[in-house]
Amino acid sequence: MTSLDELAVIVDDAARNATAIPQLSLTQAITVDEAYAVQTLSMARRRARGEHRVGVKMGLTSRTKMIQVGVDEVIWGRLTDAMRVDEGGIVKRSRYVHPRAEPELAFLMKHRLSGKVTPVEALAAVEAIAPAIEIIDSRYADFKFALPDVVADNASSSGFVVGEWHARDIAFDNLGVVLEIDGRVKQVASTAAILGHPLRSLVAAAEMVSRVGEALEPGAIVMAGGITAAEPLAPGMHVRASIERLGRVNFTVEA
Ligand code: OOG
Ligand code: MG
Repeated sequence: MTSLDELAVIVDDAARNATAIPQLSLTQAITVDEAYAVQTLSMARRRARGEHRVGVKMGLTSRTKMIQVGVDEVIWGRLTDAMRVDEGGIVKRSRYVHPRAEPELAFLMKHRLSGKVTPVEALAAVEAIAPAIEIIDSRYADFKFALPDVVADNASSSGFVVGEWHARDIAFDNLGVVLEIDGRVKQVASTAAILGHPLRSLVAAAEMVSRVGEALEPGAIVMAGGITAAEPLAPGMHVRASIERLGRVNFTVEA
């Protein structure tokens, strides 16, 4: 069995060099807890290279996403400043293995949140909400993975774009969501697709990070998880997500 440290180097190198790797679970008997340990170790490598933690991403919080990738557990990963793409910005296709984009809702934390909390407590800890897009890029060949694989691979996180922040007093439990590519509607859904209410994703985030002794810190961004299936990206594409009442967020893949 390869050590957790060695597995962390494998997933970190794959992400850094944008090269596909075989699923770890094909050759390693790795538990989900060990996979989170690999994620922690690989993030420590990023930190050593100067990246800073800016938040958390939740994954597989909607049925559509679970079905698309064939894994039916909620997962989480870490976001760093290097993954941030400016609203309206341009990304290079060569930075990724096989990138996809999905519309999300982002929370900005006002207060520290960790452990078992109620939805009311979670909402009270939120400063603002925004429409967002996540660029996911599984490092595994053919975008195929089992639960421990995707957890070790930092839940496929590779980029995120956040739109304008809005006060959290806008009801966001059932807002229409549209994902467009080059002006064509590709996906339509509601924010209710996120566990019935996006706040449930924040509640889950607080609980899941507490298991490894962490918290959602003030100023942190929490991505609530893909609201629709993710769309594959190709050079030249313009991607836009709109959430009713919260507005639009967009980016372009360099031609
Ligand atoms: C796993 C990451 C899932 C989401 O929002 O559901 C995710 C994947 O689909 O590669 O980011
Ligand atoms: Mg996502």
